[in-house]
Amino acid sequence: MTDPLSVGMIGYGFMGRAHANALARLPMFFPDAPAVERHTLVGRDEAALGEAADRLGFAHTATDWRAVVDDVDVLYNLAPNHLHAEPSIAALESDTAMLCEKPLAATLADAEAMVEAAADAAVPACCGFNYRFVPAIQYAKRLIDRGDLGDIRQFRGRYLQDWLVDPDAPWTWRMDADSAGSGALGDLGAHTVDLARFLVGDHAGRIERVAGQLQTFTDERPVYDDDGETVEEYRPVTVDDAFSAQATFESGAVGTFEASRVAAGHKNDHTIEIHGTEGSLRFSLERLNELEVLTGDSRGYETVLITDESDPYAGNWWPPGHVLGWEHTFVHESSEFLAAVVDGTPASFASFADGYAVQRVLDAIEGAADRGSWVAVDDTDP
Ligand code: NAI
Ligand code: 4PW
Repeated sequence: MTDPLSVGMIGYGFMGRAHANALARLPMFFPDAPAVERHTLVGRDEAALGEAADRLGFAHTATDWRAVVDDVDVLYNLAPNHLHAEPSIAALESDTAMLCEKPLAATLADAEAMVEAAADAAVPACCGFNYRFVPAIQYAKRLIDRGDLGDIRQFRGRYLQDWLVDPDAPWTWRMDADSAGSGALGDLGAHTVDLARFLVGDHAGRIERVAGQLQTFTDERPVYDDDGETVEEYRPVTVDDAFSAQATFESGAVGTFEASRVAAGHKNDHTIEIHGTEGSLRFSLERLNELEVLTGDSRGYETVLITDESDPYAGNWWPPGHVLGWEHTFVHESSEFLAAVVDGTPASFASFADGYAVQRVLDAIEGAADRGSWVAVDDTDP
């Protein structure tokens, strides 16, 4: 019995819960996954940290990540985007394996420093693009790689949410360019750009040039007192509420990307559609167990339920038709990432190089929006 991998985790918010839940599920549903000890939870507020560590199952707490990077085998960086670089680089320099949430960083410069540290490290570094681990997405990749869609001509992706429609929705770090880097573009669009690379990158090549626009509709938002009602102050919104972009791939294939956090009527509507010379496919996160496929002599899309035991990851969970949820993607991601940590098992998780490639596209879209023209996506290796 080898010692369990000790895991440190920076952040215990939305992603802290998703990833701690995933680590807790592994021994039950992925018995071949490495054993894990939820070792140290890192946060700023001692009181909140102790409660969170108990709730998320961590044995120890720390208020400074610097005290942790050498003490654990793996570090999960689930802090806001501007805090991705320093701890991740320090961990990699200490040969501590890294899982850093998306987008890789708040700036291209930080992302470049992170990918350089990962290239020099002897341990894996994962960028948390978890939608690669939706069974239907992995099934789609199998169809595309098998040639069922023929040559890829078009990729269309949109990620629509409505949680900022209300101008009185509270200000958070996601509205601040210094903390987040960008708004809907990096928060949501990063997922869609990564899925484009994951699904069609081997067939259409890299995204060579983009045109785009970003828009902020509400330029300040309230910070509320603890009562959740009294407005303490208003803070500026310095990121986009919505973006749209066009892209050209190396092969000549074309793409459109859009995301919005002010799209009334859409909760977590991440939808992609791919057209090739022999067929098409369509996926929506709000119906994540299904894939719509049109191939061969079909006259229209056929909806396939991706829950058979032979389907990706399905055999680890329930009998056919017993559907999975959004949280299962984090279990799949960690099962593969931790296997790679232990024995270098090849896996489909996004590397820091993948995260940097996405960051380059995001940066180019911002540049194109500023200039009002098409911009080439920088492909010089760091
Ligand atoms: P959150 O605001 O819910 O939690 C952030 C956590 O970081 C909090 O526990 C906070 O106390 C902690 N934190 C903030 N500053 C810190 C500091 N200086 N030192 C230590 N801890 C600090 O944020 P959320 O939604 O969990 O996002 C975290 C990251 O995960 C972001 O990069 C975000 O883009 C990404 N994310 C990814 C998702 C996915 O589907 N893959 C979903 C949601 C977020
Ligand atoms: O950070 C984003 C969150 O606000 C995520 O990447 C996706 O949208 C999933 O949750 C929300």
